[in-house]
Amino acid sequence: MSPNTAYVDASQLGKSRQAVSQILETAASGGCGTTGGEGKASCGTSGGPDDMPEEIWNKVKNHPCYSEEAHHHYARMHVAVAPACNIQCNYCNRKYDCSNESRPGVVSQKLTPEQAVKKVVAVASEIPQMTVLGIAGPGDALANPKKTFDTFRMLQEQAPDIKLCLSTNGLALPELADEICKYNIDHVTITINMVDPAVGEKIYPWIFWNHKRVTGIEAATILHEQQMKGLEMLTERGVLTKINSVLIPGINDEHLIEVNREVKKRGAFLHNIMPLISEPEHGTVFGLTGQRGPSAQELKAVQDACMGGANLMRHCRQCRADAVGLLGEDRSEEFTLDKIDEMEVVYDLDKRKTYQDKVEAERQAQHAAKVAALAAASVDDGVDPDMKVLIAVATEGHGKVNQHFGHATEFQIFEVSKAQALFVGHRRVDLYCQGGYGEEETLPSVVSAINDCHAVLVSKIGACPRDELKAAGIEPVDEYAHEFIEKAALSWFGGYRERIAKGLVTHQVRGDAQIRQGAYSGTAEQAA
Ligand code: CLF
Ligand code: SF4
Repeated sequence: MSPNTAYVDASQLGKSRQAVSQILETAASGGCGTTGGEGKASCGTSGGPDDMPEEIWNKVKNHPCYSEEAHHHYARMHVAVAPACNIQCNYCNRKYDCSNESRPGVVSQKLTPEQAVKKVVAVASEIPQMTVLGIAGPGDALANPKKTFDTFRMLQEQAPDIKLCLSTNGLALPELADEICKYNIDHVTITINMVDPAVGEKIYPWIFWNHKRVTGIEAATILHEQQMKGLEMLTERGVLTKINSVLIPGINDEHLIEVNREVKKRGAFLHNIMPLISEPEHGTVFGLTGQRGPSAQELKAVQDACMGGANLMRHCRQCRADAVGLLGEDRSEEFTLDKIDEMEVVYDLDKRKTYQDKVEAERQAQHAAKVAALAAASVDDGVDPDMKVLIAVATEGHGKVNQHFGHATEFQIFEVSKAQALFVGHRRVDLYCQGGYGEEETLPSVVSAINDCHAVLVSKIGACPRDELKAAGIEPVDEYAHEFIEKAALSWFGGYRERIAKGLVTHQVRGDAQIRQGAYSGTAEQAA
C-alpha cells in the first residue's frame, strides 16, 4: 500500500477522483470561478476591515459563522424552539435534528421561547465570548414564526448585545422578510441546493404550500421561486445572507457552481457548501438508498471551483439545533434546563465587553503574526513558487496550535503556499486518547481523515501515533506548540521547502481523504 493512499477506501476514491476532475473541468469551462460575476472577487470569509464597508464589518467581525477569523475566538448558540417543518428533504429524518444546521442523530431538548431566553442569558453570563444566538431548527425557523420571533423579541429586551441569526429553507421567507427586519435580525441563512427544479425534484419529495401537500417538479419550482424572491428581498433590506448548500454527489455537485453564481447575483454575502451526511442509521431517504456523501477532495474541488463567485464559508461544523460554544465544540450538556435552574445567572454587559476586548486583542495579535509570517515566506528559495500543501492542525481555539494529538476530535485543515495559509475545512475524527491510553483501533480512521495532508501540527504527540503517521507519509510536528496557527503553518512550510531545496526530501502529491461521519462527540455519545 502506498503511503499516499493508506487507509482510504479505493473504490470510493476511484469515483471521487473522476468527480474531482469533472468539477474542475466544469469550472474551467465557464463556472463562477473563472467568470466571476458581479461585485468583488471572493476573499473567502477571512476578509478584514479593509475588505468591506465598516457597517458590514461591524456585523460580521464577531460572528463565528460569517468570519473565519472570528470562529477561532467567538462562540454561538442555538435554541431549539422551532420543531415543525414545511418541506421534506431527502437528507433529513424528522426524528433527528435538522441535517442542514445540526449534527443528525442527536435529539434536541425542545424549548418554549421563555425557556430559550432564560437559557441564552445563562449561557451569555458563563461564556462572555458567546456573541450570536441562532435559531436553526430542529425544523425550520420560519415554519414556526411565532416561537422564533417571540424568542428574538424577548431576548433583545434582555440581552441587546447578542446578534440574532436564523436559518430557513426559504419557503416562507418572502412573507416574513419584513418581520425579520422588525426584530433586527442581521443574519439569515437560506439552504439552497438547486436553482433548477429538475435537480430540486431529486432532493425534495414534497412541500407544504397553501394548506396542501405539493409534490414533484411543481414543489421544487415553488420552493426555488420562493428562495430566490426571499433572497432578493433580504438583500434589498440590507440583511446579510448566507446560503447553505448540501453537496450531493451525482445530483447537484457541478450544479452548485451555478447556484453560487445565481446567489451571488442576488446579493448573497456568503456561500457555505457542506457535505451530505447520509449514514443509513439516520433513516433518511438518501441514507437508505445508498446515496453517498462526497470525499474531502470532491468537496474541496467544488468549493475551489466557486472561488471568484460568492464568498465561501469553509469552516461550517453542521452543528446541531441546540449547539453551544465555539464551532467544533459543544457545551450544550452544561446548559440543560435543570442545570440552569441551579445556576446563579448574572448578565453583566460590562464584564462581557471587557472580555471581548481581550479576545479582540488576541485576534489582532494572531493577524499580525500571520502578516509577518507571510512577509518572511515571500523570499525566493528556488523551489516551485506555486507549490501548495494541506496541513492538519489540532487546536482548542484562540487561533493557536494548542491541542494534544490524542485529544483532538477534529483537525482544522489549512492550505499553505508562499502566498497564504488559508483555512479550507475541518475533519472530524474519533478521539485517540481514551483516558490515559491510546486507542490503536482509531488511528487508521484518523489517518484516513487527514490522508491528503503533508503534516499535522499538534502541541504534543505520543511515540506510537507519531510512527503510524510517519508510515502513512504524514509528518507529525510538535515544535510549534502554543504558537498562532498561520504563523506555525507558514514556518513549517518554509522548513519543508528548505529541505526540498537541499534535496533532503522529495515533494509528493498526496491522495484523497474521507469525510468522517458520526465521529466521536461527547454530547452525541451521551444522547445515544
Ligand atoms: Fe447558527 Fe447558522 Fe447562525 Fe451560525 S450555525 S444559525 S449562521 S449562528 Fe454556522 Fe453551524 Fe454551519 Fe450553521 S457552523 S451549521 S453555518
Ligand atoms: Fe429537515 Fe431542515 Fe429539510 Fe426541514 S428544511 S426537511 S428540518 S433538513
